[in-house]
Amino acid sequence: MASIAELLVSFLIVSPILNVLGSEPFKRFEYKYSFKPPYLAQKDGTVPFWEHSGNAIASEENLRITPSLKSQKGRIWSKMQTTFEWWEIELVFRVTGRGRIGADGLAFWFAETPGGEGPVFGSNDMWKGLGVLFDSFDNDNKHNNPYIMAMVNDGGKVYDHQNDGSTQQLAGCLRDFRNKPFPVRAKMHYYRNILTVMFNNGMSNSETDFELCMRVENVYLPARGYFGVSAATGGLADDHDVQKVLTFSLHDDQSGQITDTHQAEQQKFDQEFQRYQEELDKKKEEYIKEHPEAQKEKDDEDWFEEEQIRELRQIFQGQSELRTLVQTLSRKLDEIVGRQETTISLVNTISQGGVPTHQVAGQVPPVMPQVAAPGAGVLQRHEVENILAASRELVAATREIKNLIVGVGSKIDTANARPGSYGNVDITGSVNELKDGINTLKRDIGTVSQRVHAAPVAAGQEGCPIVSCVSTTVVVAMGFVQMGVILGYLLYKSSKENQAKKFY
Ligand SMILES: [Ca+2]
Ligand SMILES: [Ca+2]
Repeated sequence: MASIAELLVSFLIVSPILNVLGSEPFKRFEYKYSFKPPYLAQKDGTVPFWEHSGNAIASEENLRITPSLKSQKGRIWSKMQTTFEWWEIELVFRVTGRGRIGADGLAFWFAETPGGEGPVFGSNDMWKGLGVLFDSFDNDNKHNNPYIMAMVNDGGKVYDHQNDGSTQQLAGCLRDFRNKPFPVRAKMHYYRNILTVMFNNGMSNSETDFELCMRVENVYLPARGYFGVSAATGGLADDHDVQKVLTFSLHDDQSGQITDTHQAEQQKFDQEFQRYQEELDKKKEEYIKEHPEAQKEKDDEDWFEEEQIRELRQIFQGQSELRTLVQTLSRKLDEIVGRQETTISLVNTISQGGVPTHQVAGQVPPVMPQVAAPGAGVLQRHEVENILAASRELVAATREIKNLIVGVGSKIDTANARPGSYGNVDITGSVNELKDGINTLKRDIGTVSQRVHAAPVAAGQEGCPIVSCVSTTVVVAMGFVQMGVILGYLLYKSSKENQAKKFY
């Protein structure tokens, strides 16, 4: 019964469609000649208003006319004879098989009498009426299958299987209907003796996405008949599943009586629906008043959402995730750019003669050649040590000389302080000479000292063999000798004068 309710709802939804072209008919959904999921089949496996036989199996979701097993035949026929002359039927089905090619095919029928088991796609031959055949297998080997063709039989023709009915067809079109992502749709439109077959090849799930397969004029079918769908497998086998058969009766726009009746019915159902809706809302409010704790349960209704809202939400979530990903990528890109710039500036510094990173660690090497580089005039380490030692000796000797001079100075002062001394002028002159000598000596020492200190720096260029050409020791020794002679002379002269004074 549920399926009947479903069909009733569909009946209410489908309203007459008035095309802008005046010649287009009014459509009315005919639930007694239709079936569709959910609740396609009832619990006992029957399809309301239809009767299936052979290998056909009906479930809630579809009608499997043949399973993909060898030599299967199945069919389904409407129980009631049509009550309308013109009609449109939409057939939604799938033909699926594991093989690259399948067999045999599926057929839609409109015949004067319901068909039985037979050789034409699971149904009997020599039918009286229309067959639209979806022929999977290429019997005549012309590489023109899967193929869709229409054939009208007056009850006297035997279907020419060997040639795929090519000589008997009204018209046809080459369309692949096997193994498509979505169910394929065929719309057979018969109005005023014009048969049109539209086809959707199952690459989209749109209900309006049809293309023309054929249009044939002057087609004369029985005024009343039955609709049927059948299928068969052979050596090769496909699943032949019908999901929907939607039948509309087509009416001239003059048939106002039908339209009026239909509108009156719809109005009546609308009012009834409105009344039920108000009642339901009232009951809901009362229930919430009586069960405040049920408010939470009411919130649970959020668990359910409309299909469109869910789709929008999923799109939004997907885009949010994409945005987050793009932001993360952008941040990482910035980091990479920053590092790259740092690297480029370093490279530039190096290429412009800056301190290369590998030389920073080796800052010592530029100094080393001045000390240790082997060259003709460069001082060796032991030579520098010698110079330093000599320098120290020189300083020590200078101190001794200074002490001596201080001693001599004090003696001279003592001598000058004695009365009757007449040799003051000479002594002063001698002392002046001595001072000059000492100054000269100091200058010499200073020069030597400068050379000694300058040697390590300027050694490389001058190649001055300080050690070899200046003998500090000799200079010092000469100084001593000179001073010794002068002092000796002064002492001798002083003692002579004292002796001479005693004789006076
Ligand atoms: Ca064939
Ligand atoms: Ca063929």
